[in-house]
Amino acid sequence: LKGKNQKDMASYKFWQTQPVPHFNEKGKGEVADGPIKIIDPERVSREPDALIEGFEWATLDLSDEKELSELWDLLTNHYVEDDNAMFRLRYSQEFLHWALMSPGWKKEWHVGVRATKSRKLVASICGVPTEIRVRDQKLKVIEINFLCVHKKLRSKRLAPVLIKEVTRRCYLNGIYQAVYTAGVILPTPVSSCRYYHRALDWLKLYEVGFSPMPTGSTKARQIARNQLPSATSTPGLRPMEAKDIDAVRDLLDRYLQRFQLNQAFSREEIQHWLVNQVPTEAEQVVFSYVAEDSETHKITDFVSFYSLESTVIQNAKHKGVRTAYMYYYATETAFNADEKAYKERLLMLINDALILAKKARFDVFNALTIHDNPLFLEQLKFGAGDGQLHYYLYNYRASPVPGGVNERNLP
Ligand code: NHW
Repeated sequence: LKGKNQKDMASYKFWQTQPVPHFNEKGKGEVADGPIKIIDPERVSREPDALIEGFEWATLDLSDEKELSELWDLLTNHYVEDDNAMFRLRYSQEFLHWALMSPGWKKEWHVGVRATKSRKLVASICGVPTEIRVRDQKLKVIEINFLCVHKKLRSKRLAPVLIKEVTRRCYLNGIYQAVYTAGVILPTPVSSCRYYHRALDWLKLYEVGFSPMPTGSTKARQIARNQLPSATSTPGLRPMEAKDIDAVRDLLDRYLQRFQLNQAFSREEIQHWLVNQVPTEAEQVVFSYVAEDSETHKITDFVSFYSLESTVIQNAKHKGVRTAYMYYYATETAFNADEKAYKERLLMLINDALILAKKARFDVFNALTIHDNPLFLEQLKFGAGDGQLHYYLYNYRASPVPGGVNERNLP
């Protein structure tokens, strides 16, 4: 995609045929939000498109450990790398289980391609259903992820075929819109964010080539700069438990509705996405904490992050980097008129998340310029990365959410 003129739709041979907004459509407010194409389910093909000779469609059954580990193997060797091919995302099997078997999942939306002779899995595209809100509209969507083509099969136009197949399977199941993110520019992001990184083990990040040495600094100074207190500060902070689900749902839902684009979590989804199910910390995927008021026993704050390793592609000393990704958070102070008190509380809560991530042996903490993150990023020593994350809607035109998904729904 490098070198593609982003403004030029004609260079997107596949995407120009799809129900997505074109670049440079009319400005904000001039186009009403809504579906781009009305789908008649009767006219949706009952058969998938043919694949190139020697390959066939597969529906992955991820409740079967063998198939889960086949997908894990494909992604571990062929999924997303940085521009310099130094790191590759390494989703654990527990993570795939968490990400792909959320409430309402169907195996039909876990699409694979196999080599007919060897039966080897060589490509994937997956989706899970959910509901989002785009301003005042609630939409039933599929969230698409894990589009992956084996390195030896790249640039053969397999990705468009995979996208069309998962689309067909969604249409047949009555889902006509999708949401997805990508690091690359496609027509047309509804919102865009930048990645920020906070070193927890600076020396290791330096040794693997992730963190540079700032001019004029030393190793000792960088290590000292990134030190964190050993204990958390938010009163009553403790791991979230199943008994907190309703309180967290209520707090998070009110908090998220302050943003123009947000997820409308069901109770089952809160349980699935936020309550840890993995007994061992090394394999734990989601880490969620609540602050409980000692007198009223009300949940006043909530913070979470998830675990995603990266393989260090060529390094004698280190094999992987353990990364904590900022996930959802919410605090009652956001609803008070006092912006300063809100910011202070947020700084304390997120700093506590850094401390807890450090304790759980993460090397780095990532966060996007999403939600109210810009209020704490610089102060908590996050540095701007070179990665971006673009948010996309399929078959839905929405005027841009300016400045990222972080633009608040101000009255
Ligand atoms: S983004 C992660 C994507 N995966 C990776 O980066 C893994 C490593 N790379 C690969 O495996 C998170 C391949 O390079 C891939 C492309 C498979 C990326 N999204 O087969 P060709 C997601 O999983 C377009 C969408 O020859 P390839 C979200 C590209 O612009 N399109 O390329 C996924 C070109 O089209 P154009 C992408 O390198 C969301 C065409 O693919 C893309 O062998 C999917 C070239 O195809 C990307 N990340 O394989 C959309 N990267 O128009 C879901 C490239 O420019 C839509 N392309 O000619 C919704 C569907 C459901 C709707 C339901 C209502």
